[in-house]
Amino acid sequence: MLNHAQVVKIRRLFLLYDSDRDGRLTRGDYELAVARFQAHIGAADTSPRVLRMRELLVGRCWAANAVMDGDGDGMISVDEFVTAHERLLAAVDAEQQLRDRAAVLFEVIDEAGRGEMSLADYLAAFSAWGAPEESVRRSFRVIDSDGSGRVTRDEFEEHSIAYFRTDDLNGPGAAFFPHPSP
Ligand SMILES: [Ca+2]
Ligand SMILES: [Ca+2]
Repeated sequence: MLNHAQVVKIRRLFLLYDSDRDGRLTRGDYELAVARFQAHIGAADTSPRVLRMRELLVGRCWAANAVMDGDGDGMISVDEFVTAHERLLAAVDAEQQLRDRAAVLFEVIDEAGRGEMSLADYLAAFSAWGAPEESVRRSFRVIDSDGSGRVTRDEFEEHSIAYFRTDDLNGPGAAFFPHPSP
């Protein structure tokens, strides 16, 4: 069973990933995120960074999420999204699954492959999902707990897991994903 805070956070994450905010997750939301990322960095369609982001977001993130489409209608409803997370969190290998998902997201944000990320990386990635800048900055401050301006893979994974596991809506884990609205 998910606790109330977990359901609130999972629904909030759904809103964030639903790039066009039409209440359902489709491949188009991931395509739109790539287009927004491209606009943010001002690159051409054929730029290696854009191609790489397309591979990560559409080729991997959407492909990984497509299994959440319980009724197979080509879109993920918020209920399907919550149910899929409930199942994931109840699995014996939940910890590993959460780490794997965080690792892919880390690759998305650290698209330059430096092995750590900066606020600029975080702003670029989450602008793709239409998150307000202030909300992205707030999340970054929380993850960068020592204020060094850099976030390592380990710090990132720990906070990501706390987001899904903890029942505190105001604790550090809750701010891991930027809030989709101001
Ligand atoms: Ca959508
Ligand atoms: Ca569906």
